[in-house]
Amino acid sequence: MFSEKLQKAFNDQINAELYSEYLYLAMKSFFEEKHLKGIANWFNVQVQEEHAHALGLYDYVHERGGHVELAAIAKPALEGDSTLAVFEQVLKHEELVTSKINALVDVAEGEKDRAAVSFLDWYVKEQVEEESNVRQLLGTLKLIGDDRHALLMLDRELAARTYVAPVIG
Ligand code: OFO
Repeated sequence: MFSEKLQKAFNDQINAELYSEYLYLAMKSFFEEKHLKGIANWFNVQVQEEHAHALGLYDYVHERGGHVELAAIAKPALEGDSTLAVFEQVLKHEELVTSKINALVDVAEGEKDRAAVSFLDWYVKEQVEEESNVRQLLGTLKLIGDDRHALLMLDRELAARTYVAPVIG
């Protein structure tokens, strides 16, 4: 039995993942317009990953016989105007998503829904990886500072990132 309370929490998380997709799409556009195609590609992979995260939850709600209720996705807002500022916002955002995933696990535990807790374990681990990747990039960007040549080298490196569909659950 998939409780109403847990179903609502899953639906809220679907919206949070779709917002992440939308936010990263806005960030991709920021870098496209700055002609940093490699960084834009990095965000394009993020967009696809967030879409997969949302669909993983969406499919799970159906698998449990629940109801998916889609809500409006908020307008994404970029908080800074530099590469470093954008990645600082990404880290802050991923930390927020981690806290949302943890809160969702708390609801599943409160409802004693072991299957849902077990399913969400994938998302808990994924957040560790998401935060770690962004911290690594932030460290590199801090080393780069105002060195435009080094930034172009990073841009070339990030152009090679490819999307690999995750196996969720
Ligand atoms: Fe869905 O992991 Fe980022 O937000």
